[in-house]
Amino acid sequence: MSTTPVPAHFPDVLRQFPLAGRYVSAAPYGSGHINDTYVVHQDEGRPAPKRYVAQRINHNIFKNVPALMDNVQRVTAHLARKEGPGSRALALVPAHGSRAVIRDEFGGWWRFYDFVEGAHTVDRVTNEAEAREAAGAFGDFQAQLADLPGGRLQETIPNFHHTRSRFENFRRAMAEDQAGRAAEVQPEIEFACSREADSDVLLKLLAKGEVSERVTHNDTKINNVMLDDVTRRAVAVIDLDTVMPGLPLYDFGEMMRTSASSTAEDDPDAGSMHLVLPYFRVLVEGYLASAVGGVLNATERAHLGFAGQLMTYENGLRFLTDYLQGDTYYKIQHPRHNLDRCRTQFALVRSIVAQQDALGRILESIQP
Ligand code: ADP
Ligand code: GN1
Ligand code: MG
Repeated sequence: MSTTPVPAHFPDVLRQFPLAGRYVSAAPYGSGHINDTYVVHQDEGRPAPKRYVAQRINHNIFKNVPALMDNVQRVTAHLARKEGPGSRALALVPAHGSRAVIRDEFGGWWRFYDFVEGAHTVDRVTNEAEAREAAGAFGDFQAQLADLPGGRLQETIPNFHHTRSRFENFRRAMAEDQAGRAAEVQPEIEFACSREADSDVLLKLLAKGEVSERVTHNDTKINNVMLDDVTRRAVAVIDLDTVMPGLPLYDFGEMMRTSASSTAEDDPDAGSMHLVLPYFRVLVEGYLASAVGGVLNATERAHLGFAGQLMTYENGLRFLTDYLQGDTYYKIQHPRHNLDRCRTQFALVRSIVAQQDALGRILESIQP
């Protein structure tokens, strides 16, 4: 659960947005690790209140909020145009004066979205249908953005999936040992170093032109896709802050990390974490059956399993780095939260490596 309470000055923020009805309440919402997300209830005189999502954007992480919001505006407008009337795609609610985002008196950046009603997110996949829906939704999302007008999107976090840079950040954090925790995490440090070479694999393929850059989501966690409460079909891809140039393999990899895993990212018992092969199979089937399936080349298809391994490793490195730096990036609920997260990720990497042959057989058996 999001834990940041509704700030006392929230009414001042609210006043800047032309919301329907009268304010009833606001409460922390969702389980994102980055932004402060709140659900806002407005009484419109109807039996059910009208809801909005308010977000205070984490500007320690997103350094250039206007550039980020420019991306988000372009992407949401494009999705709305593509989907036409009745679209349930994520839609911004502009502030007075048609501003996409406002700044509060403390320097906080706020935006509002329409609440995607009749839908929900899950933090973990519990059946194959959910995994298939997520894969199809993220694949279709990427295909929808292939003809985004207006030039290259801005990089909201430079080198976001540049795994080599992530490794170098980790190495620096380990050397600096700001929080005095390096001694306690020697096994994790050793594991991270043992797989350093993985960091360069996709970057080398990109440099050789064997895989290509496209507009990708880059944070395809299962809880960034909304599923219809009744049909269970995917209705909207959310969390658009990292939509920018990237590799489709990053999107597949992030999806595999969170949708083909046996337990929660922060399970304190890393021993419960392994790759769930049947979920991997439906993720591949769903991704290749989506509108992006025909676009992937043979090298990209062959690296789908590795992409999951790499994104899991990268997230493990990032959690370990944050732990070593004293928990400055991700929201945490307890002091060992980032370490628990790192351990599950490294356990998942081990499991993916151990099942490499089975992954290869699955990939060969699924035709594009
Ligand atoms: P973070 O970057 O912190 O992960 P998200 O944008 O993913 O923030 O929002 C956190 C959670 O809030 C999501 O996982 C989802 O459950 C919920 N959420 C976000 N936007 C909406 C929306 N427009 N309608 C309904 N729920 C939403
Ligand atoms: C963050 O915002 P959220 O919770 O969907 C992070 C992702 C990580 C993920 C790990 C902007 O995602 O990159 O993979 O946590 N987002 C950012 O759970 O850093
Ligand atoms: Mg999110």
